[in-house]
Amino acid sequence: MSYECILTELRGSGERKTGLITLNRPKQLNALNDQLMDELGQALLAFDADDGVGCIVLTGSERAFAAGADIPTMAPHDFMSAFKTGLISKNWETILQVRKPVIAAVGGFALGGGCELAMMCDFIIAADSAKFGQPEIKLGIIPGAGGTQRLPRAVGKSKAMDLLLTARMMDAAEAESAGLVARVVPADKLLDEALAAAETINGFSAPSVALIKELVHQAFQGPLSDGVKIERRYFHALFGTADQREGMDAFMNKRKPEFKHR
Ligand code: CO8
Repeated sequence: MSYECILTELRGSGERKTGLITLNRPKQLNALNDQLMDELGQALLAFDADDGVGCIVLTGSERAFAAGADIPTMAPHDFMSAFKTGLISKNWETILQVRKPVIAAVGGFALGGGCELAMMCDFIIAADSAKFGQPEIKLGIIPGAGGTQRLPRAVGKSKAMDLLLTARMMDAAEAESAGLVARVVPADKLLDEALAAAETINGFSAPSVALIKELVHQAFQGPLSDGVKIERRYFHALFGTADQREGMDAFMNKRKPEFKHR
């Protein structure tokens, strides 16, 4: 498959590989237009369907993960055309269909839709150069891809209100202490660190990985009691797999496990 606004490749040395997707509109700081979002959706679904892929890493350039939705594309719309066409929304949530872990490796700007896209990934590893923000208010609009909902869940109400209402940017250290990002690494190590995390995950049993992802997402959607109940069912179900026997036998015999459920 050839793309114009993203680059895709397989990385890793193990039996299961990492699907690496790089946003690639450098002159526009990876502003997210329709074509890019279409291509991103296709690439994500293709890696998700590939049994040889365990994890996906999504990254941008050193200067920008993505500086938001493409402003010149949005500018001409009025309410009726935005409402009737569903303005740029049709391909923005494909990422939520992906069952494999998606790690965002964020360097530089992650603003507006760029921050929202990073928040739709399963976790964020940030370069020390990263800057996060929801500056839509400066354009006379508001976030449209979950920013007002996911940001407060990630950083709490007060900081989310501050960021959304003042449009200020948050640096990587602040984003880590607020809980938006999982870890901060030197900018020149960003991709290596994200790929290493992916490689670690690729080595584990695929059912465990997929169920953990599903259950953590459940934690943000339903009541605690439902989540705990589903977790218990899946926990029991994994005792029907060869990987459970292999993992526990390996522990007891002080050897490395060889998981078979890929
Ligand atoms: N869209 C299009 N082009 C952009 C964007 C953008 N979001 N951001 C930057 N660019 C372009 C600039 O126009 C410029 O192009 P050119 O060289 O042709 O003039 C180039 O990238 C470099 O940008 P700057 O010269 O401005 O670089 P600076 O280092 O001075 O500033 C900033 C970098 C701070 C990132 C600045 O470019 C900026 O503020 N960009 C806009 C950020 C922004 O407002 N983002 C939010 C956009 S709205 C949004 O994302 C809503 C999402 C809704 C999703 C709904 C889905 C359903």
